[in-house]
Amino acid sequence: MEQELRNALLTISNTTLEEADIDQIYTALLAVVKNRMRNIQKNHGNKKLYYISAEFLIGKLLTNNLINLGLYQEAEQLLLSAGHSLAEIEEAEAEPSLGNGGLGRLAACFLDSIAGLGLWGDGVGLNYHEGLFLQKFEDNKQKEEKNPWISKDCWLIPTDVHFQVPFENFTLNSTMYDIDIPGYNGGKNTLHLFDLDTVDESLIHHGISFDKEDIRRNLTLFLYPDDSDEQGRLLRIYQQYFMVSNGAQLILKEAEERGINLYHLNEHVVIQINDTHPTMIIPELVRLLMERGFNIDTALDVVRKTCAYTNHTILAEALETWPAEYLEKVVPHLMPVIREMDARVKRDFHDEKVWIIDSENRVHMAHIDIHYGFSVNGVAALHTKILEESELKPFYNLYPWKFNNKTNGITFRRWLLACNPRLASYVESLIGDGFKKEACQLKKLLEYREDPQVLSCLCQIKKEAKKELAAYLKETQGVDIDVNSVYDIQIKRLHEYKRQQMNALYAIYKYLEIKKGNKPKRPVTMIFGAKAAPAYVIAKDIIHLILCLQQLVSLDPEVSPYLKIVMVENYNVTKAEKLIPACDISEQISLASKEASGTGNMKFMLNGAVTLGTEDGANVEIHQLVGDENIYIFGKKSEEVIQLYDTNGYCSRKIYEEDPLVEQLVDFIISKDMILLGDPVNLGRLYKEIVGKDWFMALLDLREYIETKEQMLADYEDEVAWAKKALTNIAMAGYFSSDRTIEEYNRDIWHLS
Ligand code: 26V
Repeated sequence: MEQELRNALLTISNTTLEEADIDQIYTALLAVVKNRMRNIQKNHGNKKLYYISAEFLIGKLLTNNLINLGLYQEAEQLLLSAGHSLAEIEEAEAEPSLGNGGLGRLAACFLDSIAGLGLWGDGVGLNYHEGLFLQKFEDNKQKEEKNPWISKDCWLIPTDVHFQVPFENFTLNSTMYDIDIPGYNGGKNTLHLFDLDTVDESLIHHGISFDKEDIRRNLTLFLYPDDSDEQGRLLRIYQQYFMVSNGAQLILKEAEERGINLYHLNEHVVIQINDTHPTMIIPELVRLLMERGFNIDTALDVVRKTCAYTNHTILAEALETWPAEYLEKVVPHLMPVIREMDARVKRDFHDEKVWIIDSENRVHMAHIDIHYGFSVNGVAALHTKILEESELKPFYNLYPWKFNNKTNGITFRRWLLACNPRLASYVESLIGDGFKKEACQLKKLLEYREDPQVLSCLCQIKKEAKKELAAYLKETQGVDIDVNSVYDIQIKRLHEYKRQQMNALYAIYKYLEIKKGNKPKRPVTMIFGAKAAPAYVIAKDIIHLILCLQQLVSLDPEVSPYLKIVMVENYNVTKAEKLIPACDISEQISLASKEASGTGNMKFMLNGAVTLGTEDGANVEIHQLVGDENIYIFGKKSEEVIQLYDTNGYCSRKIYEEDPLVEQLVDFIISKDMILLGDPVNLGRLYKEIVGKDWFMALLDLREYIETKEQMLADYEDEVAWAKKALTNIAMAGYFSSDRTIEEYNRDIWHLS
């Protein structure tokens, strides 16, 4: 590889490895790796998977691709000999922010596993130029800015594949860009990202505002443009249709090139629909097959046998429904198909709950997927059970055979080997390298549960990661954190159901305790990272609260030696990779029943953090695997929560009035101290929301949460006992490898051969 790199440096930048700067080395390495990938044989077979998704949160690719190509050690050595490290070089890579959270990151982990398992499966999505916004903090508030990542030196490969996508008043010409996805065991697949040549970044004015009606110039600008107004919602439909029409045309083009008889499409192609955003691929495929001479019955039948749907949320507001008039406006040619699909449903079933178009003329996208797909899966055992027993019960009654669970997973290449090489090589020194291909071999670590030397090495590795994070936060945000403190981390999208506000109330509790003189034995560092959707007012108020608390604590010399609050700016995959290895306490505190799975919980566990969590999503499975000793569970169970919703039985004001501690903590939000630092409008609104509504029941579990976290902090002081918990978590994390998840998808749904 050395010669290839030197040649690339010479050709591209006319320089040597010794003389080159970081950017030049990155550009040359990118060229070398891209070239290597171009020459790898594509995975292939009789049947091909298309994983279609509005998000692919792939993160930076250099380190990962080097690992998967087996070039990581060599590259690291080579760079070290020139006085650099791979981590330093990777700083030059822009992170494509083509996703928002778990759903997009899952899609990226899946691509890695699909390629690694040698399965033939490509991703299909959109090439958003700005991705999700870049988050800045100003006056203790979130500000959104554009987030460009595309440059001539990036992983995108332009192709000469173009399609025409028809809309009501015009037709758009697409271009397909590819990103190679190398598998850990050799082979490769492709991520296809569709784009529009006419997209124009100069349309963006201050922040992230732009003309939402200029579709030709805005279509692939942003992921999740603000949809709080009608123009924003219509744009979302334009984006979705552009994605699926390109996807459907690509699938049929490739099928035709493979000489497939389209009447047997399902024997050669399977389409996994990632949440409801790509749902329109179903009517679009029907339409395209009918253009090729199919009658509607046959078209529906073939498409139904080809498409499978994954549900990622039970939040009503996230289950997409579009007014039929919107679809009529954007994609009128699809509406006859959707109406026919709906008519067939209405003919067969009288229960309005399963109709595609409801009495208010809204189109329920998930209902299309369930009626006209062959598989419906949830993403963790509890989530699938809730789908079957409550959220999608009427559908489960109709089609029990379609429902199945696929508990999420994460790729260990990125979330252990790449982000925590010290831990990975220590594990390898203990149990060999078999765990890299068979994650369950991590269980062999359990043999070392009582080995003081191993436990002490694990502590040391954690300490090193904590030091690295401290240095990183100092460099990037100018904050000092105490490496001897406990690192307590909550990083995920900002949403009320995830209950960052409950964690903030704990911070207030701790602050007031310290003010009272109850100083913790060991300082606590509370780290948050989260973006709030630009139009989600309360989520932004919660960010404001956390930022004000951060400032309050840091300005108070009585408190700051014992408590630090850090909100990481612009939380993204790159930051997650630095935060996760350094974590002691993994905050997974969603309201039970609301977090479909969570995948951060798995990443933390794999890196030796101990979970503080509710019985929600995949936490339930983590709990079962590690046992009561090695996890801290608190809070009401999902059944109780569901019952509270069903009976309208929750009243936050009652808890607030009856529990003086809760009252004191919530009142602090609008205390003099806070109003001095913050905006009374934001703080007042949040206070009112929590006391008067608290839809996601933060006050319900607050007391138990505080008690459990206090217990955890006390237990942390027994270093050996804590290290055993960490070791057990790492050892039992194998189940959460996305290789396992993908093997199950293939065994039960895809049947690739
Ligand atoms: C959320 C949002 C919020 C911002 C504005 C636009 C928008 C659009 C859709 C959604 C729903 C996203 C669904 C989602 O990300 N679900 C997550 O999926 C993960 C992978 O299965 C799972 O681990 C998480 O529990 C689940 O929340």
